[in-house]
Amino acid sequence: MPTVDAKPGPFTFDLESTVLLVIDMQRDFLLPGGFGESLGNDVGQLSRAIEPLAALMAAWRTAGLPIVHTREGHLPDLSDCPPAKLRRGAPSKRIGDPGAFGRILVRGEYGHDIVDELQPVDGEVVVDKPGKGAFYATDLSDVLDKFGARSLVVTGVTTEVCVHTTVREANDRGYECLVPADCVGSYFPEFQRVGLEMIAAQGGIFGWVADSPTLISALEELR
Ligand code: TIU
Repeated sequence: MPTVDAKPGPFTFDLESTVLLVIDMQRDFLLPGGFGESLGNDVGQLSRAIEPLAALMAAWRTAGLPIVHTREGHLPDLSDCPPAKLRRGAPSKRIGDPGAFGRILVRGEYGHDIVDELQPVDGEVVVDKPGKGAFYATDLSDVLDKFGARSLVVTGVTTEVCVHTTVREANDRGYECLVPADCVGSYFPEFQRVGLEMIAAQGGIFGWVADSPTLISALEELR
């Protein structure tokens, strides 16, 4: 079984039961004019995760391992969006309002979809989620059961919001989670640092943290 140098200690995973989860690498979070920017964020902070993540996804596909993508967003009638969530953001640039890439965070709109560099390939599952956590109100548990998943490599954006919420949900469901630090992104550098520290603190209270080149090397050694 491959072992990766990680914090708080080595992370060992079984290739037969590990899924790469790519959280919400959507245009609305990453591109100027989208929902992320409407919340007052500097979207430039997130794009640095794209290149390492593309490399990890390529290595993962070469190894023949499963990738599951998620997208945060809502039905066109917004019936799955709690009023408290709808009220966030600048008036006129809220969920469902017209944005630079279509209606903000609405399923089927250009901005809701995944950035060009990280598009899913045929056969990869895309889970649409209304919340921050990828397990809440989705069929992700069933999808992971079909892959026999016990371990997850969790990537995407944002580190302290949807990645953290998902890692916490996964941890409570018994999955072992590895987060490659360079494949997750936050609008806030200090949240990136502290968010990653929180995962691996207390002996790995929520999971493990490593770098993607280490993980890619472990995969390549198996070939
Ligand atoms: N605002 C923020 O940091 N994140 C989100 O709203 N969603 C995700 O993290 N995907």
